[in-house]
Amino acid sequence: SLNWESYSDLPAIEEFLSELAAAYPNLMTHSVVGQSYEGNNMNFVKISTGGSGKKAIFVDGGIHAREWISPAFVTWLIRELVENYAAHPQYVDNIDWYIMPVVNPDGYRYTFAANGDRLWRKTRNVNEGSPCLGTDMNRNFGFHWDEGGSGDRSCQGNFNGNFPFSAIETQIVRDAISSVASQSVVYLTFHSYGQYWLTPWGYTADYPEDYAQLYDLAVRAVDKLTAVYGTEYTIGTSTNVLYVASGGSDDWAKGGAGIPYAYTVEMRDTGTFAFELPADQIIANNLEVWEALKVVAEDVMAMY
Ligand code: 0X9
Ligand code: ZN
Repeated sequence: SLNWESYSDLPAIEEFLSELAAAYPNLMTHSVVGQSYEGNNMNFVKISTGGSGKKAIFVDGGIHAREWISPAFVTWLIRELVENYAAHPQYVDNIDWYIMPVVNPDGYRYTFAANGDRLWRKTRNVNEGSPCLGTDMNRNFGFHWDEGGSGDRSCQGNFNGNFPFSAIETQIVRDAISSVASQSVVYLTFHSYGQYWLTPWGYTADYPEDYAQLYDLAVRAVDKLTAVYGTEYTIGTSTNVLYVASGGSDDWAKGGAGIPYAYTVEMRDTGTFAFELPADQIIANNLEVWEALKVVAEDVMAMY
């Protein structure tokens, strides 16, 4: 198993997923739903006790390669739900969890490679006619794509791709979400850094019509998060508390796939270590964010 005392590379994460699924076949299914540009696996986990008609939460991590705390949290969440099932069976008995811990595996590997770049953000696809590689998956989703805050040039760090869903990884995440969208009521995508609990929209300063509900749940979730170690999060729409950035996965999950409670969670820290959050903060980060997720799960259970 992983220990969350250091950051795990892609092979270690894949081994963890396979072993945990093999050990808990009645709770966890691990599948590969496609290959990235460079041929790495797109890993997909379902955590469920079976049955039909259950509501679901979709979780992803690792859209941005350098945000190592994201796969570190999402893998820990998988472990908590599966290995620690008996401590809180209600979260799996009543909710199906669909989880993709590393949706940008090429980029993630590149941040670990000796001749790579620890601060790489994008995917690693060749852009025709350009020396620069990669697409920012979080500018590549097809809901109000290219309407602000995204790059049109391939050498930019926030390059939105040549068309919506141009990156194979974005297509695979789209299809995975679409396949369970009708039962999903929450979409959570984990990033760093800044300590923000963000709601749509990222393409406009306008508020979603159900913003009051999105905000209310976020406040209660963040209250529990902060209660653990005093870590403070800012809550609001991406555009209004962070910046305009169109083509994000959260905007598409809500506006395109119709999942009402879509959030981007920017975890620790606020800039001291930024993307290079020391590994000795992984467990504390995960414990506090887990408290927020319990609030989200309780709300989902109250929706029946
Ligand atoms: O810019 C982003 O993609 C996210 N911040 S990060 O530092 N992790 O890169 C924020 C995305 C918020 N959501 C949307 N703008 N839709
Ligand atoms: Zn990010």
